[in-house]
Amino acid sequence: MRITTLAGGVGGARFLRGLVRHLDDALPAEPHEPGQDPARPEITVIGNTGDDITLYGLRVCPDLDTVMYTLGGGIHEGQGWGRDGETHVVQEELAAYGVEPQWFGMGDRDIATHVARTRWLGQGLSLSEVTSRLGDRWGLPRQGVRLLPMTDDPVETHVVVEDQDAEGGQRAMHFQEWWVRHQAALPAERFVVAGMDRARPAPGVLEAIRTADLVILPPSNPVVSIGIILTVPGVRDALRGTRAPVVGVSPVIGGRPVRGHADACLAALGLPTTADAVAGLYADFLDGWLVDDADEGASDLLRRHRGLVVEHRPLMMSDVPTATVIAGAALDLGRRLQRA
Ligand code: FO1
Repeated sequence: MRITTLAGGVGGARFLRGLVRHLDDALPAEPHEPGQDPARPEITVIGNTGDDITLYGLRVCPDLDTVMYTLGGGIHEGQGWGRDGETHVVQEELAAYGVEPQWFGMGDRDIATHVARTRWLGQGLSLSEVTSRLGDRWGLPRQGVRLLPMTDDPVETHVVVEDQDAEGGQRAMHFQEWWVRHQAALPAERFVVAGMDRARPAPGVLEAIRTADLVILPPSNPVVSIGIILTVPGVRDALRGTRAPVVGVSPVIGGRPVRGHADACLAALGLPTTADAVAGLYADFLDGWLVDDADEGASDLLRRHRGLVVEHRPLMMSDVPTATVIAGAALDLGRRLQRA
């Protein structure tokens, strides 16, 4: 079985860890060579790279790293991003030299990832190749996971905000500056992805969607994570055209984002923070939609007009066991839709 997922950072990573755990629990107990288990489904993760940023000359890919560290057991559980057991000597030393920015926290262990990535990119490897090398260290292939950046081309999400002092009354800043430095508190007018006009999907991305048995959208930010992946040329069409059922897990519970600032992002599109509004963003390709019990009764419109199958259950991913159960429910819904 081939499962393809689109993923952003923390929510996507925690869901994926639950998915891997669920599949592990379902496997027969006989020993097998790593990566050789025919019963283990292949999971392809298409990661958002719109959040990527170059700082201190280093290429940082927050969403890819969050998925990689979470699956590899190296994530800082409390933050949901960055490394566990982290120290901050390098950034303290940079601060002593007055090197900016200081608003983006990068620990020493995390910096090693960015140094390795930047070095390999500089040697001519593509971001896909680099991501695969980094993922090997974290045991992704052993878990049946192939992590692909959505594109190998450098792209960056920028946020347009109102600024009366700027020409035209608006200015754009990097997504991370808006998200981390300003905590998404400056009302966003719109999001633009610099470089997307020249971007192509990374090798394997469209094929993974077209040939999947099941496509899952984890509870990632629908605007700046999954929404950005959907703007990669060909991705949306591939989702519309795939024979696989597409199942989504709502990132909104009872009118609040599960985490992060999804409400500020939806507001920029003029949308309320509801599971229904998120499903509307995927309406042209979504077949199944898992919402929280608190949102039961929502999505009636989509259910009636598009035949979308909506099911409800507790969706708060408080820990690995709950994420495992939620991932199992998404898989189960997908399997039922396959048969239907
Ligand atoms: N998030 C923060 O809120 N503050 C930070 O200083 C910060 C640093 C950081 C460094 C590396 C990394 O991989 C992620 C980091 N994040 C930080 C998370 C990141 O900004 C976002 O959560 C995502 O880009 C949105 O998915």
